[in-house]
Amino acid sequence: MIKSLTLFVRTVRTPNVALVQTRLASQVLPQLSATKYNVKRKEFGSVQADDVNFFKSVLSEEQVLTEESDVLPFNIDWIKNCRGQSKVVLKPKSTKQVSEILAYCNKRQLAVCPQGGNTGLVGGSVPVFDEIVLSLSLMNKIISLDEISGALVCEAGCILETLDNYVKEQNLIMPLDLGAKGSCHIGGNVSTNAGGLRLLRYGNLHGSLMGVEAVKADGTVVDCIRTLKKDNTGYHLKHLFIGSEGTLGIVTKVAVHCPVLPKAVTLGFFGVKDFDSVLKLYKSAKASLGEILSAFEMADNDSISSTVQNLKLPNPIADFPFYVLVETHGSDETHDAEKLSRFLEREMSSGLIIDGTVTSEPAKMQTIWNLRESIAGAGLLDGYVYKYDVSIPAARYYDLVPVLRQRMAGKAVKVYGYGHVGDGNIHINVTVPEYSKEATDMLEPFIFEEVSKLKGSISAEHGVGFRKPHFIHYSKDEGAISLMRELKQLMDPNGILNPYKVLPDP
Ligand code: FAD
Ligand code: 2HG
Ligand code: ZN
Repeated sequence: MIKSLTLFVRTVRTPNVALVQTRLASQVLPQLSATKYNVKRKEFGSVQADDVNFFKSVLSEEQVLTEESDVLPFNIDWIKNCRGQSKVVLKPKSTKQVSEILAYCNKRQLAVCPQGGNTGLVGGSVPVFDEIVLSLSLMNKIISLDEISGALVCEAGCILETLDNYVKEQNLIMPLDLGAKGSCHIGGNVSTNAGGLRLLRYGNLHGSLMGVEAVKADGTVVDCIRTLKKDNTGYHLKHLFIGSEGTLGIVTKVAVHCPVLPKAVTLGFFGVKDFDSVLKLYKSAKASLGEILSAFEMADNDSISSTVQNLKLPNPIADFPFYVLVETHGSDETHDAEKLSRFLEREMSSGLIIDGTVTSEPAKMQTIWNLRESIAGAGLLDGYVYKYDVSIPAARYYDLVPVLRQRMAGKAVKVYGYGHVGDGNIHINVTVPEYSKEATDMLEPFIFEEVSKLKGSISAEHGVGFRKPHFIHYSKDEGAISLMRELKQLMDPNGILNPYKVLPDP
């Protein structure tokens, strides 16, 4: 019988991102990325007093940070792995200011690292050397919302959760949702082509982004802000900025299509006996729930037990080898509940679902989502966490977790797998007491070789950033990499935009 939920402590969806950060703040600073990964500085100019004066003439005094303690947080990434050496953070408030800054930096050959909410997981959002940090945080205005078409136009620095709350008032939702929603920017989401928890239902940003405004390295503003579903006038330039991680231009505004807020939402959290059952359950959920299925996530026992232990979160169901989270978004409560009940009845009697809980109460749903979303941060409390974000054909989805467990026996605190089953995207986290070159060498490139053998992608949704350019060839062939280089050369001939990221050194 499905048990009802009794244990509910937390009701907010994103508190643990902050909680983990607070706990980690007391730890020692991460090693400088340049030393840790043995990187040579490229021949860019370095910021002089005259440059700072110029920036202060374009921006106001408080939009230019040069105090070491003010700049430090912009130099360190979310997982406390990378640390840059920037001396200046610029916080423009308009596209015109971004354009003036870039035109100047391009002329002076000063390198720039664009930064949104700094929640990226591949080191792309922080400088490596003394690149100027261009923070979009003050470009956070909502420009318009068309209640009929669902087209939202806003500046790039708007926080995803703020946008979601705003569009909710018009019975709409943002087409993407992720654990970092309380901090990440929509511009950062677009620049990483963030996937998240409901991609299965609402697709990725290549589908929902209607238009974009971006500034090229030389300061040219490319205005492709349109709120049209159909616009086949020449090349579809917006796609160049989606997922290019700040290497081709700075995203300054976006137009996003927001789907209708579902009237009926239900969440199931189930325990299953093995990974084979997870896959069978997914197939069954697709067949039974059809168009109302909005998320199908899985987590193994170690993912959930580490999160429960490290962050003191409640697990509303008992201990199981694997957990599955099934969400429905629909418009008719009775119709959706009937579908879900039929699915549950069938799969409980088939034995695929051992036990679990189903709820439509917002607070209870938040508690379950909070447990799932907190897995990303929980491992940081073990010491150091290696994060792999790969996509693998469904049948082999979980194969690498036991392989890595065996390989890292005695070295890792934990090796666990969780993620977006519906998208074939698994997150494998390997936690160790502290970063070491020895552990890194045992994991890399081994894991990427294995993913490549399985015809998977070495970065399913987090991007390439600073940590993966030298592994990109496991997922892209030489022809594709050289076309990427040509595009980079065309759009940023001096290479000032987010150097050391995405593209490997020739
Ligand atoms: P940042 O981290 O600041 O930057 C990311 C990259 O984009 C950098 O290369 C940066 O230079 C560039 N960039 C940022 N803003 C701009 C801009 N305006 N113009 C040009 N370039 C820019 N990702 C997923 O895909 N799915 C998930 O489910 C998911 N869950 C997460 C959960 C947690 C708890 C955390 C910490 C991260 C998660 N992420 C996830 C990763 C991350 O949140 C996303 O990549 C997010 O889209 C980054 O947005 P941001 O504003 O923080 O960007
Ligand atoms: C998630 O799905 C995120 O929770 C983060 O993409 C994954 O930290 C990770 O490994
Ligand atoms: Zn994810």
